[in-house]
Amino acid sequence: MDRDLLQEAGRRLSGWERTMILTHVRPDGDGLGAMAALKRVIESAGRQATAYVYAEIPDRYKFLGESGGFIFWQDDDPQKIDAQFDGILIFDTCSWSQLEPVADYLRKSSLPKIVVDHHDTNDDLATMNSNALYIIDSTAASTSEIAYAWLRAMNSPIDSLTAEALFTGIATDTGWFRFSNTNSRTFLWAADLLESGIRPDKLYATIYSSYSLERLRLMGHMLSTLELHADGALAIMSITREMFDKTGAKATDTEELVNEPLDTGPVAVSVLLSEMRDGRIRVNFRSKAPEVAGVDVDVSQVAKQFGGGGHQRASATRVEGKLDEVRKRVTAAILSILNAQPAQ
Ligand SMILES: [Mn+2]
Repeated sequence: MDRDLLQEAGRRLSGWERTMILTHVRPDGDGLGAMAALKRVIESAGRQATAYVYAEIPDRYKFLGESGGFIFWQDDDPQKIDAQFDGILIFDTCSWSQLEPVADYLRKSSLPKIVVDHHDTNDDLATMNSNALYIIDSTAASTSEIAYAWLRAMNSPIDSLTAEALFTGIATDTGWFRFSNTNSRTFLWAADLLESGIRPDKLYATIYSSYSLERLRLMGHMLSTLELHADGALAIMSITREMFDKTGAKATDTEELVNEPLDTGPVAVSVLLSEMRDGRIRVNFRSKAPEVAGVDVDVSQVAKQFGGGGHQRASATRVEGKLDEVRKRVTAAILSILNAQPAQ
């Protein structure tokens, strides 16, 4: 990673007395971990930091907010908001569609910004204005990995709570070190963070073995909608509003459900459609690496066809339309990719 860039970003950040910290909608362990870590580092240095979320975060990540917490975003006159801060840190996204609740404000804000991200997909947020600095590295498995490199370049002390937050980001974005984005740097830096005395087994239990009963019931309903296509290469599932109502599950309970079919050998691509409260359909895509699956479906390209984005192996979008109709269109798009693959 470019040390000069990291140090320049560090100089800018240390000049901000009051820092606003943001991440994408539906924040995950990586976005929340990076926010919690930087908030702690900034506050330990005697300056102010406010980390925003736009809605309730998943229960399993609430521990990240315990020391200081995440604040709910409240929209206001952009000038009024600007007056309360000196700069804005944006983590784990480089795309306006991922920042919907704050996009209007950000477009009007004249505050300097530092954007830290590892996604392939970016739009003109990446060229937002001249007083923004971009630390983008799509070879990084997580934003928290970049944040760790940044803290090292700034010579910031990393205490155990900061280490725990960064480890959470690194471990969750790599599926606990098993996804194809995991590399030697991921392990090296995770090992560094463990030196601070954090317990990965406890973190794992907190994050992954703490799902609600409502989620389990929702999963039952979801699996009843499972359809397999192309000899099982494509698994597609849906969650309707009615299923949420019946089970009492929340939107946050759907996190990771799309991965369920991928534990089955022949499944190369998994798709989950869920009806959102506002009537749109959220579509989550996952695919296995070609070396594992024997076929290569770049789901960031599929999501892009439907107005979304993400990574080759994990992506998402939100689409207007009826569930069944969107499901048909998505199925057709993926089948056309699978059918175009050379026979193995
Ligand atoms: Mn991430």
